[in-house]
Amino acid sequence: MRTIKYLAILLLITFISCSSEPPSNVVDVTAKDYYFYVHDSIPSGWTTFHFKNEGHATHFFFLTLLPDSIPFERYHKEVLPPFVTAMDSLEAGESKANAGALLGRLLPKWYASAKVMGGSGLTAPGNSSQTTIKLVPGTYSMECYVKTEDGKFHSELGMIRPITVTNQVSKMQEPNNADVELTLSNQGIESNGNPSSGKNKIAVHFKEQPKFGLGYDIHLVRLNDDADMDKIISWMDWMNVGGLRTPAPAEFLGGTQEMPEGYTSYFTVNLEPGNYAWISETGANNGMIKKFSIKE
Ligand SMILES: [Cu+2]
Repeated sequence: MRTIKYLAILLLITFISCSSEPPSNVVDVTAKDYYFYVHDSIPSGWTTFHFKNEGHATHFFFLTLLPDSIPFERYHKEVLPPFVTAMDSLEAGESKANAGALLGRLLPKWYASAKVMGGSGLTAPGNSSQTTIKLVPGTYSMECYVKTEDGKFHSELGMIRPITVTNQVSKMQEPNNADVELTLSNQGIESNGNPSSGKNKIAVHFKEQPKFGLGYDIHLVRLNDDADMDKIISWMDWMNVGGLRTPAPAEFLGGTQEMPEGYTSYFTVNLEPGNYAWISETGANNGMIKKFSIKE
């Protein structure tokens, strides 16, 4: 009798400790044309996102932390239309400076307090990528603004959704022992360590960000023999009419979206022999590119 009682107590303790255990914080995100499949609610702390592109277009996701007082519906209603209007004006022949000024006038004032907190880099159809970032609790918008063949943002077609990061903190630790450290600043991309054939763990340090507009991020692009660098650079800028428009001019293998100054994000890539480049959306036309090769 005593043994049964002892076992019952042991089972109860096991059950309680299991149910209060923080989840591992590996989050699957599947992109299709044009939707994200992901849990509505995830824990906070260090989180690894496994991003799988099952669509026909190149996609990414980035996470914007909304100000406390702004629900997702309001973000969606007040932020997306100004970008569409600015893009329409660029397509109508307006200069980038004027379209940028128009965007500034149309965006709500509170938008300045929204923070982009990372996400997965550009990922070609059929590819997977992953990124590890530290999340604070709050409401985030997950979105992709790559464009269709006719220039519509994927977010306009459904690739924008809320995701709640809860107060429950994961047990995941910050990754360590990166093979390559990339530091982003107004000086460009500083790289320490050499990527090698196989699996590479990359740490990206956001040392400095531009005062206005999009921040520096990192995307990994494979440069085949026919790669046209000028075309790739021009494609990285969403304000170019042909920028970010499907199809992508090269194969993208993931990376990390921008984060505020002082943050670090991590991602893992599997490299075969060939030629590659780290490239940032912002600053690509200003030298924010670093080419490298993986030997046989
Ligand atoms: Cu997309």
